[in-house]
Amino acid sequence: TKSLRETLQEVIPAKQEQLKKLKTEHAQAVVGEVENIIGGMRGLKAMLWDASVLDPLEGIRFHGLSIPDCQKVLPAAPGGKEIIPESMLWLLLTGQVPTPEQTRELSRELAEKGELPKFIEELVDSFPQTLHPMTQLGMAVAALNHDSSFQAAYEKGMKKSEYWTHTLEDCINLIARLPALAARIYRNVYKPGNPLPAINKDLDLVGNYSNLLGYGDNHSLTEYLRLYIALHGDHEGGNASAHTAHLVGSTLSDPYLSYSAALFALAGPLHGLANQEVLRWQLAMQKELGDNVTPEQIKDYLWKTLKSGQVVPGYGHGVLRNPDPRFIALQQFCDGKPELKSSPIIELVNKTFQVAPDVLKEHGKTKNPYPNVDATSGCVLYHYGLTEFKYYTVIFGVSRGNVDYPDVILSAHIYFDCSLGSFDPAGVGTRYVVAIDVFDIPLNDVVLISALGMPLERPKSLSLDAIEKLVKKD
Ligand code: FAM
Repeated sequence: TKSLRETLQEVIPAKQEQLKKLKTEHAQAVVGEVENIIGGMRGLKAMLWDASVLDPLEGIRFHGLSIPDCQKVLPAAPGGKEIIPESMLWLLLTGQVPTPEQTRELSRELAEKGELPKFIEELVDSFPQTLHPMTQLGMAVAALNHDSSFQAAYEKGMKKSEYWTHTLEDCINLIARLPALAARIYRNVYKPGNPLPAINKDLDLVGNYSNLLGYGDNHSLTEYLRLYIALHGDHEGGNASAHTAHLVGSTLSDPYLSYSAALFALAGPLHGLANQEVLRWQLAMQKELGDNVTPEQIKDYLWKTLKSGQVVPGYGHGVLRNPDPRFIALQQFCDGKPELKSSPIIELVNKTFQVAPDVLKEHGKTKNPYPNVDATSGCVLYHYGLTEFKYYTVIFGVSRGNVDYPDVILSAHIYFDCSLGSFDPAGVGTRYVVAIDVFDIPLNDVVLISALGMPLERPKSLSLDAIEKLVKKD
């Protein structure tokens, strides 16, 4: 069976060829219009992202596979049924479904590389217990770049053709170390003094993570974490954390630094912190309304939240316009387990889902009145007894490293980026083209370029006055 590296070595030339063709044949193609410079860049097509596409109605597809497709074809852990991040990682990087043996081999490689360097253990142990777990994770991941293969090779003057192999090595080492790192943070903050077991070389990544967190005996939770982490890994390139890694990676900052930056984007309440916020909000609702709440009571509670000027956490999305299929997959996981289905907090999530879309529609602001994945993800963890909700975004963060981050870096270093091109103020909005012609790298060098690099991401910004001038011209 072929290893991940061997598979990538086969896949990359085809991607290079595809890119070369695109660049030579469609250098001037207009791919869209900039409609809304001051609207958070919604809908702006400005990045190359090969691994997944997010359809507003259907939700995410990973290399063309929907979540139910992935659940059918991607290998699970031995003794488990759920997708594991290793098989999702393989799919995202290569576009191919790995065999169970290939998945197992990758799990083994990750377990073998999973121990933390001593200085990282000491660094994490020196953090105050009160420092937010996400801050701890981001800081420690950045410090892991001490051992970056990419950085060391760059300093020695590596060829561009070698970028991706060093990038991949860093990504694998980083992913491998995430369970030990994230579990150490958990132990230090919430269970100080508890021993941390050694990494078990026969376990998959999340099997080890669950074990290190102290939940290894809970097969149901471990399976939930596998599904959760696999599903959260990639959600197109424009979301704040993925985009941050893409941007930082485009400067050839090494994978550790880029992923660390992404984690700090994920730490915001409108992004990854939302699952913590949802739980806080649902618990406050439970406390105020007690058990056996009626739809009417939930409706009133939702209005109270909205009228106080807050958002309803777990609802709305920058792209989606339907219930998030990741939310549905997690709900289905719960439906299949009687103890979860009858759990008070999961019941409350379900009851809220019955009422909230209509309330949000009536409120009339959000473009998407439906739940996103965070509407349930943290509440399920709470049911399982993992109640430390400030830690939830760390789990989300682990998933982002496991899956989409390597894609960010690989796409950053192997392929190219459709950077924002020349502005054409004559259009109704501002038109932009795939800026292949503005690459400062000669096209005859294209194999080298596409194998190796993309330009530094550097879109154009405009001042308020400049925007006014531009718009008034129209
Ligand atoms: N509750 C109340 N108002 C909402 C809302 C919600 N759940 N979602 C959006 N709105 C408001 C929004 O604040 C904005 O109001 P203003 O015009 O006063 O600024 C208006 O509706 C239009 O917003 P939009 O275009 O529908 O949404 P955006 O694309 O600007 O923002 C979200 C998308 C996700 C940031 C937004 O829906 C939100 O704040 N949701 C609650 C927080 C949340 O669940 N975040 C997690 C997102 C998740 F997918 C993730 O990243 N993990």
